[in-house]
Amino acid sequence: MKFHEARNQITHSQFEKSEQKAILLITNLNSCSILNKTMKILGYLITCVALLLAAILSSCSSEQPTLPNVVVFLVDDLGYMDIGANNPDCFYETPHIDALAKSGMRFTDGYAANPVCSPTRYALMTGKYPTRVDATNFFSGKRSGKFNPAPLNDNMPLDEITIAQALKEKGYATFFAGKWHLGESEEYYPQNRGFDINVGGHTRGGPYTGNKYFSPFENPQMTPDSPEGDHLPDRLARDTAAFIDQNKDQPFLAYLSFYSVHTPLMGRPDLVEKYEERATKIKGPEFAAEEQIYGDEPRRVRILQKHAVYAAMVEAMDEAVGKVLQQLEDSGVADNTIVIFTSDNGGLATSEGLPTSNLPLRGGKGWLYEGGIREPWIIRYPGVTEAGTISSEQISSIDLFPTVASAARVEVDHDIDGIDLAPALQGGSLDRSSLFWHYPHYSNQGGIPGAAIREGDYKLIERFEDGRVHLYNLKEDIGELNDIAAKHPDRVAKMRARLHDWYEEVDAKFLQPKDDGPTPWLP
Ligand SMILES: [Ca+2]
Repeated sequence: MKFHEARNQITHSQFEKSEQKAILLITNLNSCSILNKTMKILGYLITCVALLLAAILSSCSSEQPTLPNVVVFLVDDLGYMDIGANNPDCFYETPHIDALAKSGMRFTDGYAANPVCSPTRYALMTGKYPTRVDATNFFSGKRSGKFNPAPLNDNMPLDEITIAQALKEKGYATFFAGKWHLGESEEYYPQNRGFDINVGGHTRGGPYTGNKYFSPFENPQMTPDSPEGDHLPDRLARDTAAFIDQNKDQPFLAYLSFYSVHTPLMGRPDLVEKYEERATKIKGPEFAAEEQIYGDEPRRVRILQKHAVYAAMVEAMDEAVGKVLQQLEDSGVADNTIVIFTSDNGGLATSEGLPTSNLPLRGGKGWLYEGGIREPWIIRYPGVTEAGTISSEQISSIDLFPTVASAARVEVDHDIDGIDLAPALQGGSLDRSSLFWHYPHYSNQGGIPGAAIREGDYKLIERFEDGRVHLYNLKEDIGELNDIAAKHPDRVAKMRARLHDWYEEVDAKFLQPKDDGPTPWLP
C-alpha cells in the first residue's frame, strides 16, 4: 500500500474539516500569541497524520486476504491406477476423488518420497528427503537379505519442524485423524508434533487393534470409541467434518490420513457384494511373474484389477473423501480451502494378498519402479488452480511443506528439500532438475535395495547389492521393461554422478555386511 493510496482513503470531510480549521487558524494568527497558535496548528497537523496512519492501517488489514484453510487427504497404499481420474478402466469407483480432480489440478508425474510408508510421511511433514535422518524404511522394518539393511532411525526426530507446527504458529487450528506411523511413543504422536487434535494416530502402521476396520476399534488414541457397526474411514471423515465446521471462522489445517486402503483386507459387506458380482465379468490373466530379491523363484504380481474386498475399501475411502468435501461446501469455506489428495506409496501388488494392479506401471509398494512410487496427486487451490487442468511437472511428497507454508504465508528459514509448487499450480513449470529416492532395504514386497534418480524423461535405478544400474526412458517406456543403460553410457555416467553427489549431500547410508559375510557394494 502506497502512502498516497492510503491518503485517498481518508474521507473527504475529514480532510476538509482539518484543512478548514488550519486555514482559519492561519488567518487568525495575528490575534493570538505565536506559541499558542503554533501549538494549535501542530495539534491539527497531528490529527491529520493520525487520520492518515489509521487509514493506512485499516487499508492494510482490509487488503490482506484471509489465510487459506488446508485439507490434506493422505491415503495409505493407494496406487496411481486406483482412481478413475488416472485410470479410465479402473475397477474401483472413485467419483468424489474424480470430481475433485475435475475441480482442480491433477498431476501425472507426482511421486511419494519413498516406496513405503513412514519415510514418505516424514517427507510430507517436514519437506525433507527422509534419508537425511535415516528414516528410509517403514518404522521399524529391519528385514535382511544377502546383506543387512542400512541403519534405520525409526522415529521422526523431535527437532524437526512439521507443517502442523509451522501453521499452528501462524494461528491455524490444526487437526489430525488416522494413521501416523512416525514414532514409537507418545512424544512423537501428532498431538505433540503440532496438531491440536489427534484422532487415532499412534505408533502402528495399520488398524490392528479391536475389530480393525470395524468398531470397536480399541485405538489407544481414539476416544470415545465408536458405537458398534461403525466403519473406520467413515468415523475419521465424520470427525474431520466436525472439526471443519467448528473452525470455519478461522484458518485451519485438517490432515485426514486414512488407514485405508492398507491391509488387513476388510470391506463393507454391501460394497464387497457389489464388486464380487462385477468381478465375475472381468476376464483375463490375473497374475504374472516379477523378479524379486529373495531366492531364485519369480514373484507373483497382480496384473488385473478385480479384487472385490480391495475395491470395497477404495470406494468406502472415496465416500469418506466426499463427506469431507461436502462439509467444506456446507460450512461455506470451500472457496478458501486448498485441498490436497495423495498417497504414501504405490499400490500393493506383490504381497499380502496382492490386492491391486498398477499396470502399466511396473512393481508396486516396496519397489523403486514407478508402481512403487508414482502416486495420485490432486491439488485444488481456489483462485490459483484452473478447474480440470493436468500437469506433468515432476513433484514429490517433499513439496507439500513448502507449498502449504507459502500459501499460509509462513516464512521458512530452515533448510528443506522440497519446492513451492505455486508455479505449477498456476499452469507453469517448476525449476527442478532431479528427484531422488533412496531405499537401502529388503522390502516385504520383494523389492530390491537401491536408489533412483529421475531427470526429465529418464530414470536411473542403482542396485545396492552389486552396484548395477538400469536406465529407462519413461516417456517411451513407462513400464520400465526396456533397460537402455548400455546404449547411453554418457547419460548413465552423468545421472549416476549426480545421484552419488546427492548421497553425500544427505549423508546416505548403505547395506551392511552380515557377521562374517561378504562386503556389499558401496558407491
Ligand atoms: Ca503405506
